[in-house]
Amino acid sequence: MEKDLNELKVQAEEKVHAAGDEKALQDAKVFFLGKKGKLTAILRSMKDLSAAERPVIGALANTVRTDVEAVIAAKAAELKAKRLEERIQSETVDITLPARHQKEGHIHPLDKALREIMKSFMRMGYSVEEGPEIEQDYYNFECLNLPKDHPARDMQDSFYITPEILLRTHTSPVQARTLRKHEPNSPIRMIAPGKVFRWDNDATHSPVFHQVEGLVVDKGIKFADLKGTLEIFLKDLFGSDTKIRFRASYFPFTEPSAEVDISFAARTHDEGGDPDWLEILGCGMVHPMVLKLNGYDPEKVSGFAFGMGIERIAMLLYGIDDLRNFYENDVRFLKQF
Ligand code: 2NL
Repeated sequence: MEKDLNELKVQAEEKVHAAGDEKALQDAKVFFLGKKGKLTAILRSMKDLSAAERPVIGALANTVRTDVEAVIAAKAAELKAKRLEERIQSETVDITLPARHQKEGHIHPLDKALREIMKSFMRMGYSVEEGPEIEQDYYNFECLNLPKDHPARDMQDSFYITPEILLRTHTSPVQARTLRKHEPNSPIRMIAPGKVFRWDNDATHSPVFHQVEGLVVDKGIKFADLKGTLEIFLKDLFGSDTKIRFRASYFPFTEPSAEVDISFAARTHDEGGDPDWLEILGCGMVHPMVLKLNGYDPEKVSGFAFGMGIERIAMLLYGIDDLRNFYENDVRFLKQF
């Protein structure tokens, strides 16, 4: 029996060494050490041994089992290392390759300018309101003191969908809607940014462009409040050394009305007009009729309003000279912002 055990050990070790993969190793383990394996068979015949032989053979059997198990464990570790090495070889990474460039998104210059505008007004406690781009004639014109026969309503200037529905030509209808949402005569301090649409398309006009309008209504609002507010805003936007000038003007929804020009300390001269001044926005005291048409009492409250084109502001802020740059989505242009 001692011979049987020693032979088993030699055979098992040979088989284990010869195993080329984990499956072959597992088969060898079952064959020699399994419940129905060779070692178990030998141990079964121990009952025929004498009492003196039994502990000697038993001890040898245990040693053989331990030795074979150790050889199997060593082989398993070897196979595992081999498999890992094969993977490393087959899945090599060329660390000398240049990294793949991650393309970066950018804020569109119009949105960047709008964010600057909103930041200034939000700092002064204004809310930002939105409304529909497809608007009723009533909100776009009628309730802003622009009756049906008014020249500013010329059909050529607007995209009508039906005689009563059009693409809004300014964001003023958002202000009218906001007035109507509020308790009559309650204070309002809002801006309305968004897309607007006009029947116009050339080097300096796009049929779709962007506006921000603002509205403040409360008891005792004066022209001085308008002037101070716009001064803070324009200095926020263009720098504290910006000079501001008001020129009398006309809008059907404000009275009196004015246009505001700015002047930078160091500015290059632009096309025609007074080289030192640039028109930047329109404004005025809300026409009593507009307050009335939207549920407010002009005897109790007053207000100011203003409007500006975002394209024009973005062109000035970022030195862009052609309006079409905004709409072509040329990445070489957009990635500069
Ligand atoms: C401009 C001038 C302006 C307004 C817009 C307005 C709105 C309401 C009442 C009164 Cl609800 N006024 N908006 C007032 C004056 C000027 O815009 O040049 N925009 C590009």
